[in-house]
Amino acid sequence: MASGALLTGAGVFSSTRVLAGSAGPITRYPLYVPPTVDVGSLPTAYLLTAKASTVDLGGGKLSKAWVYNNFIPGPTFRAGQGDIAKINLKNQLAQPTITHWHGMVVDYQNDGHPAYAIQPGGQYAYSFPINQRAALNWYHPHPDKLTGQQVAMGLAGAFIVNDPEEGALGLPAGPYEVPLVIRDASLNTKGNLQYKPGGDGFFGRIPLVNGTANPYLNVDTALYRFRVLGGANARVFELALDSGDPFTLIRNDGGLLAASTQVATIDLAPGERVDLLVDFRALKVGDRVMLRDLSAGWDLLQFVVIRQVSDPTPIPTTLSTIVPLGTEVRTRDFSFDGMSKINGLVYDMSRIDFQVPFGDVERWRFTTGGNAPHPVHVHGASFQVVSRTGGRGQLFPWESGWKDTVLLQDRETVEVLIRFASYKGEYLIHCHKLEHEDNGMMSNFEVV
Ligand SMILES: [Cu+2]
Repeated sequence: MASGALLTGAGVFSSTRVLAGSAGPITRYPLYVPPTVDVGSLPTAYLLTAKASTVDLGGGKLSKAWVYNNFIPGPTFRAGQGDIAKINLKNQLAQPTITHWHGMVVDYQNDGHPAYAIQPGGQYAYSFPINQRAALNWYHPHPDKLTGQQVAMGLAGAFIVNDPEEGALGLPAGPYEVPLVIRDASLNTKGNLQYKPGGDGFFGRIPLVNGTANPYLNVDTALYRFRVLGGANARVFELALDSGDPFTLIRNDGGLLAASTQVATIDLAPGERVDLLVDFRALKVGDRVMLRDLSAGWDLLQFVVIRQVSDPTPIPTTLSTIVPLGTEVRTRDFSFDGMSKINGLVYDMSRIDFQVPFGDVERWRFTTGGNAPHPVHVHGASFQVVSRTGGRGQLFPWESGWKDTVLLQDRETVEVLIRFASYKGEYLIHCHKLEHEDNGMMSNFEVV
């Protein structure tokens, strides 16, 4: 079954918007929204199969891709605090794979370390309790040297954690809460997904939102909550609305921010997530708003107002309490060198590069001379970003609160505070530009 079989809404919508330099109107297709699986309340383990298949990227033509359970993105998992997620990964690819639950704080056996990669035909049984703040996390392959290809070919999905604090805010829900997995892709002459990275990483020629090319979403005159994931291999998106209206930013990688903030543009690097409220209540039926990527000059997703409703949902101002981690016990330096090394070392799956005492607050200092972007991602704990010097020379609203991925651009130094207080064991720090990761810009460490 192709993804298109689950598409909802009317058929093809032909936009009258004509892009500069294009031959004619762009044909737009309904945004695909993956099915949601309440993985915390299943009686038995959920079977997640990675395999080659065909998907409808919009318009009905089938493209060859690699998928989790027939979808791009895969099913959206949802769980609440106290739940236990039980998921069996089945590998029907022709190469090893393993799944990492990006942003989920789990023990090392459940973290998708490349040493646990399973061969074709194999299975891996995950079982982990949900014990962290509400957030949009995600899952994607993490095998040694093969992550970039597997993600670019389509393997990724969202993992939503709910908690009572967020539930009490009365945020938009149901049809007014929409996950948006934004990535780029390249198609070959037959229209199949292909992975051909250049020397500086994989940069696809078209954007996909939830696996849909040229998508539109019919909306009401209501307040919407978009849970946005940067799912590209290497590309940093600069999100904005063509109306000029700001987003109301409420959350990032690690959960709710202390307070909502209005932002006109957002840089979204591979692995980063933001939760955005967009208010369509002042619009009229027939109005259109485009979500754009100003960096590439791409139209990402067109919102089409089709129904007048009365929506009294308030926009919350105070959201959560962010307790500062406090003073560090020690400082560690990480230099992201070239396109394949951390502190001069290429990744070795069997080498543990350092040990971190359980429960200690540490200051980690990330530096690079070039070859950015380096979205630095840490497994096993979230961190608080405390400073950026050089390069852009400032922190941005979406970098407050808790993060697990922070963008390091050329000549920047970014400092974070981190504490591993959930599990001991072996975890990873790596560049989330996936071609850098696959080249070896990754390091094993052990929480002891
Ligand atoms: Cu990098």
